[in-house]
Amino acid sequence: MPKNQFINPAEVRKPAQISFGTIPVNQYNKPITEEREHFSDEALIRIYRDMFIIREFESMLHEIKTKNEYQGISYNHPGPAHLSIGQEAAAVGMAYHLTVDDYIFGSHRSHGEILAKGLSAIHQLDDTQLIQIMESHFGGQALRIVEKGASGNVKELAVDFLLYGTLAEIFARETGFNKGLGGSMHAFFTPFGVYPNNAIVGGSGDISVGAALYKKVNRKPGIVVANIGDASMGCGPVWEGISFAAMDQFRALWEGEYQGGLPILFNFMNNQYGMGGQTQGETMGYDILARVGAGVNPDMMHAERVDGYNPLAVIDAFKRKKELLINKQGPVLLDTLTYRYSGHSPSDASSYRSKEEVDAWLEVDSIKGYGESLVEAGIASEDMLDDIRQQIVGLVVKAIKLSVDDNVSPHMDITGNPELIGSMMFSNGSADKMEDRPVEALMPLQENPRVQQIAKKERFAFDKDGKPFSKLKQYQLRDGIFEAIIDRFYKDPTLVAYGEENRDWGGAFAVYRGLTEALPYNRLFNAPISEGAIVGTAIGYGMAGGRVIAEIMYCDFLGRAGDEVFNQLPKWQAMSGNIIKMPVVIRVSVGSKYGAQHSQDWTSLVAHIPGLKVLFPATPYDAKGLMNAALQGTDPVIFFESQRIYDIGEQFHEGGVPEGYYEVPIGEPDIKRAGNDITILTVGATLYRAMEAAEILQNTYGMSAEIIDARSLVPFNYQPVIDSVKKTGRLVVTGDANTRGSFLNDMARTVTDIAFDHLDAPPVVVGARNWIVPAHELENYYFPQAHWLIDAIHQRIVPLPGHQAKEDYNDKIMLQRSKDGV
Ligand SMILES: Cc1ncc(C[n+]2csc(CCOP(=O)(O)OP(=O)(O)O)c2C)c(N)n1
Ligand SMILES: [Mg+2]
Repeated sequence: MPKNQFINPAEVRKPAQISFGTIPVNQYNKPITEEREHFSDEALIRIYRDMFIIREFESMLHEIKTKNEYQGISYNHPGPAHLSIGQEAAAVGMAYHLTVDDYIFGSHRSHGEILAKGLSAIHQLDDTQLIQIMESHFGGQALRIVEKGASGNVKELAVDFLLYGTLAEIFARETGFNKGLGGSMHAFFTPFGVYPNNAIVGGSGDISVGAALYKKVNRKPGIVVANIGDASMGCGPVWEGISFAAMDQFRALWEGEYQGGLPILFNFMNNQYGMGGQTQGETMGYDILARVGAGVNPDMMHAERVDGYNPLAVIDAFKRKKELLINKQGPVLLDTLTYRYSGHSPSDASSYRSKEEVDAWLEVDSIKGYGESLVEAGIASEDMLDDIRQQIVGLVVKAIKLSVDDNVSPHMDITGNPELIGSMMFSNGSADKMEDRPVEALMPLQENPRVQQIAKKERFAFDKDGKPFSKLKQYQLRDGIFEAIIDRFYKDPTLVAYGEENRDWGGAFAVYRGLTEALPYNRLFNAPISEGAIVGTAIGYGMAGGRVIAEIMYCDFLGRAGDEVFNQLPKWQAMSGNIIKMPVVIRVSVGSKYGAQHSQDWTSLVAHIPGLKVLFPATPYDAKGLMNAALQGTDPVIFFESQRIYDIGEQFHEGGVPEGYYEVPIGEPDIKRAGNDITILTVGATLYRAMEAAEILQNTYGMSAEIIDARSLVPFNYQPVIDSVKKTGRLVVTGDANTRGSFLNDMARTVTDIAFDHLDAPPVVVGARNWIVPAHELENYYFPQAHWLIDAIHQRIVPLPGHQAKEDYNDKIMLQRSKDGV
């Protein structure tokens, strides 16, 4: 809580009542004749056309999935197709007033939204813009395909391009919008403002908020719409996204033009089912979804239910809601009531609903009803609508013919280029800043009190006689991280940092002390206790074009951001066909002293996930250099820090930690102590225990150990380790992660594979025990200790004369523990 907001007991303890306002439900009731004042006949007919394009496109997919045939074209599509037949008015109404500056994010059921938003963009953009967009998408690859034999105008060509790009993506063709790497549930096209759709229910619920944050912080035009399902209201990321978007600080603490709500609209495409579970009456308790808005903030999120079976009602609602958002009154919640006739997926037998129900909705079908109203009002004739429908069938036939032709639309050639997908996992970019404009800061860097304080510190831990300076005098690991971060804040205007206690508190472990004075709220702020949304919004912020540092206070809380860390952050660069960049650094502090839920080292969990760079520096020099490298890059980085060593000084780098900018290359291990008899590869803070062990090995047993600090887990260059093992013939790998299934095992295994002939004995892994982490007083029985390393060497690699082992590393105990699962 910032000090300038006084919590007055006399005020907050007063008796009072909360009264909720009313939430409109299906209030729109204008006849189309009245709407003719606001819409041209051409526009009203275009709404019909757009709805029917979606209907035909989705019906085609339904035919393909259920009969392997559409209009005489045979095709087997083995992948998913969650269709939105019935939901067309909701999609077209949503997109009508959105421009290309307005971004939509969606779900597994978003083909209709992609097409609606694309068609709306095509209508709004001029020919030059459209050509430029189509030409620049993967060098005009899809344009070349659709323009062959095309005779229409540019807008018609663009519609072909939209249908083809989407369908080729659904069919996993390299010529699709995302090179076929996204597919049906993840297809998107950013030039039309269509941002990623998400196969994880509710996945867009926090990512979209990050994109809205990007727009606000970087003063970009437009709003962001999260199109998510009614059942996603039960998902943590959605609720966390809403909490994040509704934070009071946007109004109460952010200043000047930054003051005001986020431009985010949570649009629940409420088809009243989550697969087969009925949300109203069965799986949720909200009765009418819009009600949820009432509890979120005093604005009740401007919540409203709108009849998603009437495109004009949805258009009207979006017009009003967009205005609110542009006037900084977000967030907004819209409950867009709709219905899907198609099953959840084509294999759905609809066992959960009656035929009467489906028939009743078919009876009031939006396309049929809207078409009738056009005819009744004399806006269109039956024949005209019939013509439109015929033409649309032609468009869809063209799109599918091109998409299923292997010569025109091949799949990615992995046989010809086995590393193609691998080459897309990381962008490996280097950028000082994500946008070129002046940075906003509250004071010159040199006047910052922390910067001045650090200037007086000793940048090497020892004096010239080798005596350590006092802890307070030493430049610490936390100072290294701070220096890299504040330097980037003064370089990259888009950089923001947030997490729990990031502002006034100074960061949970004093890494950010000094940043509050330097930065306005719009660059550094406290987030709600929503680890999912902290990471999820960072993803949206990065994907929209900004650079961001999000912080997870304890590694153990990563579980709360599981989906974001495992499913979202690592995947979007590759799933976009490398169109999206992800300059997102997640700082994760590995605890100690606080027991089982605050001391776990989960490096192995994230190292397992393809698409994340994983770093774990253990010295101030490496911490600063690696943070600099992480912040210069354009890839997602999980940056581990150990609470055991935040205050450690620089003991290795000759001359101490440089004052200026430098990078430690990501992926390069570092020899911290040279030796000839055994190699010890360390991850994180175990470096210091290995150094202790090396001293004992040297002094007591005359064995010289080479200590290699991994520094990075992913990527990782094994060469220095292999070279070392070729020299020593022996390897111990150690880290604080519990041993079973750890990345330490991976490292040992890889070295064995490559350097088998040079090894005297199999490498030994000395990780933590496969237990809960016990209390601080017992911690040394859990985490690897210096003597564990020596005991393991003695028992498994080479007997050390006269050594009395305290820990058992013999076969019997290892097999027994495994049998017991501990
Ligand atoms: C986290 C997660 N849980 C479950 C699923 C499986 N699943 C896919 S769609 C769906 C129903 C989602 O319902 P809703 O959000 O209302 O969207 P709708 O399918 O109705 O469009 C479920 C349970 C999933 N993809 N992700
Ligand atoms: Mg639903």
